[in-house]
Amino acid sequence: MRPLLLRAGELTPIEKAERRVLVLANPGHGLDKMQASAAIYLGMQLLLPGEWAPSHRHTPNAVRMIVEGDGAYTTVDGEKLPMQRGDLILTPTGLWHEHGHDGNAPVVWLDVLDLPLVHYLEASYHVDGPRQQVRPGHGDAVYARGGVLPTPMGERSNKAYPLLRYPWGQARAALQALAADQPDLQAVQVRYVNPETGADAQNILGYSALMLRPGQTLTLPVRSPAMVFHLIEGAARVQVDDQGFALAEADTCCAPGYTPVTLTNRSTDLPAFLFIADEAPLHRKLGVFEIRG
Ligand code: 1HN
Repeated sequence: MRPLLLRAGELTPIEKAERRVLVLANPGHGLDKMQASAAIYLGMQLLLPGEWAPSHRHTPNAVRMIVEGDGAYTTVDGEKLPMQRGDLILTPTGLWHEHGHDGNAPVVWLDVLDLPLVHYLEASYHVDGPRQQVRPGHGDAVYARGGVLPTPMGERSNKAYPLLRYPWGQARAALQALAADQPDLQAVQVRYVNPETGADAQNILGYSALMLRPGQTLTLPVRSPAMVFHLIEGAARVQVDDQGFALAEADTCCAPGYTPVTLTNRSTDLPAFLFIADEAPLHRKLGVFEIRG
């Protein structure tokens, strides 16, 4: 996809596009539907040095998983969030967001939205706005330590989304600590949560990071939600029923619900790190979540 995305960068000025994205559309749903699964939209977005993608807000929730590049940032609800490889950045429903780039090489990220569901509900709308005022303060600084929360004057945060940026260094360190602490643990996985409530970071789609130990093969329980796998680091194989995908860094693949999935680390020396998005929060809320075996 990378050469196609860079070609899109040559062909389409950002002023024309607002967001420059190649959509990872599932042909099984019809390419024009722009969906990866029933509830998941996926796209690869490119921002070139000096470009600015103007402020807007919309009802679908978005997250960005940063794939490559340095010097870009996204401002969400007045918080300026640096974008570095492997970071997960939330753009929850209704919050203003815009992207800028002060670096000198292309920046690419994976957008994951619950757009297909919100569109189906006839609840998807979009509002343009002026450039945001950046406010001081960083959620990823004050929520950087598990087990303790910022509590000025004994009050909890009144924000629905207190943490917007999950730096990759911290998630990676958490996975390595978990793997070292529990040598027999098969699924070395951490979930991205709202640190004030412990609930999933967003209401509709769920996000997690998973580490495969060198040479490890991990068979996932068969579950009802569809899943997206994006390889942050290493080399992996994703076996979905009878189809296998060899993932290199920055590759993405999907699995439908109710389907057996086996993950393999293709390296016997180094760990592999995957970002996973799924529809589990939605299935749980609707009472249709299933797990088999
Ligand atoms: C959107 O607002 C962004 O803000 C990216 O970067 C992709 C796809 C559909 C609807 C809104 C962005 C989007 C989007």
